[in-house]
Amino acid sequence: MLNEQYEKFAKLNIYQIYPRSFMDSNNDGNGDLVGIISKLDYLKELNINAIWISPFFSSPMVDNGYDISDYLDINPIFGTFDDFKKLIFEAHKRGIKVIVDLVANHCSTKHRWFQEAIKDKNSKYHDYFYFFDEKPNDWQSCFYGSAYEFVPSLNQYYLHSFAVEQADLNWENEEVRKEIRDIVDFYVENGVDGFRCDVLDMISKNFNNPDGNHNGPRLHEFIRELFDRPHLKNIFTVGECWCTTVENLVSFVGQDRHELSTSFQGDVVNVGINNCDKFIKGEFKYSDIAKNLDKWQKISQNEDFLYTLFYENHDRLRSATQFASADVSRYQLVTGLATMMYFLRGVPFIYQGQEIGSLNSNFSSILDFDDIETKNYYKDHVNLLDESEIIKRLNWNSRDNARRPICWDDSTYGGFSNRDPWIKLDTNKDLINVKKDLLSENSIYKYYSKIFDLRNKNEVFTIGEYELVELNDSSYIYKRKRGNEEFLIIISFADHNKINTYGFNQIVLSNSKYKEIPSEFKKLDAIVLKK
Ligand code: TEU
Repeated sequence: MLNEQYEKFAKLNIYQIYPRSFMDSNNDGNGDLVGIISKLDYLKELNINAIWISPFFSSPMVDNGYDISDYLDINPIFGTFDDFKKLIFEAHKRGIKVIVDLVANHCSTKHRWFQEAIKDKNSKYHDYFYFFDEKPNDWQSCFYGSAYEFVPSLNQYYLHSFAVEQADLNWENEEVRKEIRDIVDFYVENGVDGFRCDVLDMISKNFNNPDGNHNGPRLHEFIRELFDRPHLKNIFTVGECWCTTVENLVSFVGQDRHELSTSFQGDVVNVGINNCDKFIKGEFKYSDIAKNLDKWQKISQNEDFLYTLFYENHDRLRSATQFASADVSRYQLVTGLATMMYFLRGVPFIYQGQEIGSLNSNFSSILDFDDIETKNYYKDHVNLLDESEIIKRLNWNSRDNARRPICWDDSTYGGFSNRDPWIKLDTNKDLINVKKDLLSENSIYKYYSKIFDLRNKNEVFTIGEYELVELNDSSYIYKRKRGNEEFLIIISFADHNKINTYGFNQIVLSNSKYKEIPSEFKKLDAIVLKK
């Protein structure tokens, strides 16, 4: 049984905002907090009830805000602290909770702490980071190259798990942990409802682990020290821990652990991604997605924890590209996948642009990309591969695919700004934009809005029981049950599919606009039925 607190978390419908690319209110080419405020009604119409905003704090933007130089201040391109307070107020007024990103594994090398640390080995801030006279191991940065950078003035190396400009913080130091607790408390005092915790599984290091710095020996102790404090009882926390095993995930999110409300898990989103090189397209079947969903439904139900339901975030390609098939329309694909996932048990997340079925863009030059990981991949491969092959790979899985400004309409700047934005607009602007979806009766946006409305109105979808009915290469059928209420959810993976509907006869939602249950289902037809 989920406890009362977890039941509340299960009722969140979370929409992720990448603020630089959401809405530009002052026409400087960058999205901002006032831009977000202007779109809260749009989000309310979508029936979401929480937003997670990627970092908008002071930052030199080497990794687009995941390199923070002052945790307690707002990056001027995003606005002011007053704008932030206003955003909280306006969101709460509409019943929308606000979740911010806590990037605590590392900070920008422009942060005062790091600047002091490299000035003087005897400064207390030197011990805020991991400095070494010799490299302790061969760890590689997640953005390619060594994870250690030499500082000539100190004659020492420091650890950076990501960009050279993102120095890992030394959580063994009690003062560092106190600083992070103070940051959390500061935002809670200012009205924040939750935290998405960036690479939280990296904060405790084991330098003897040749595979890198995940799940170090003091990890759970550190998380509890941070979040298991009485005044944070109602605060929602989602870890970016990418747990792969059941034991690992449960160790963070078990209700009796007092660590995290939930944590991301990558099995679903990694379907169709080559696991040696993410920039190479892999193979998949729709039933592979369903199998992963079903597996984690059963586990999270047995172990009483909340699973995260998501297809996209700011680090990924667009799911309408990732899971496209030549014989399925974009509408059918996106609504079919959405029905499959978002009636399940767990906390749903959708990423900006997903609600209109955004696709990857198609560019022809490295100059059209901005992301540091993408540019480093290009540098590493430019002498090994044909230019066209590299660009093909970037168009497939550069993080920039998720970071192009939202196209609110099909005007020159997509209604995002009135000038060229910080990164090139999505090349699909004329085909896929918000205005078009809002005007159409049967758009992807309207379909998502119905899904979240159903979740909001029926506890059976949020805290009801999950039961698998059928799962094979041609269909996935499951039930959600609570008391006398039962719903049957069907997703067909094949054409001319004769499906048993088990006596459920009323259509609650159908992505094929069926008025009656058809005798044969088409590929990616999705239908929600009750008796
Ligand atoms: O991402 C961490 C993470 O898991 C990355 O290694 C991810 O796999 C990456 O995007 C490679 O494709 C988080 C943030 O979500 C990301 O935007 C940041 O760049 C990163 O941490 C560093 O803060």
